[in-house]
Amino acid sequence: MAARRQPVEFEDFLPLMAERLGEKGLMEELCNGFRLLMDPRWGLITFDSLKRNAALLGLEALGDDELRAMLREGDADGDGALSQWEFCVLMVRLSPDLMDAPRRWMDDAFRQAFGAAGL
Ligand SMILES: [Ca+2]
Repeated sequence: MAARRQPVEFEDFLPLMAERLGEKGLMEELCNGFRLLMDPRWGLITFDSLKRNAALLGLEALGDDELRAMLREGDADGDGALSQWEFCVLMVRLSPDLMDAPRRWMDDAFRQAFGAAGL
């Protein structure tokens, strides 16, 4: 069988996790994902720490170029590494199907808060 190498779509990753974990678990899992991928010396995801730990998140199929692209894509402040905030924003941004989920969680939270206060 010819091993035709498919480019990995980052966004395939989140809906799968959302299905497994549910919406609430997903945000927690994103932060856990950050801790798995980060370099503990810096508290940041660097290219090296990403490459070393990618398999933990099922991302081992990503090549160096794709890992670099992922870092570049998420690096909002240009320091060459991903902070926890940059990582979570990146994961949500890369998953267009889930873009309305955070809004829905907010709505539910507001409804619960106001409902509980009898407003
Ligand atoms: Ca950064």
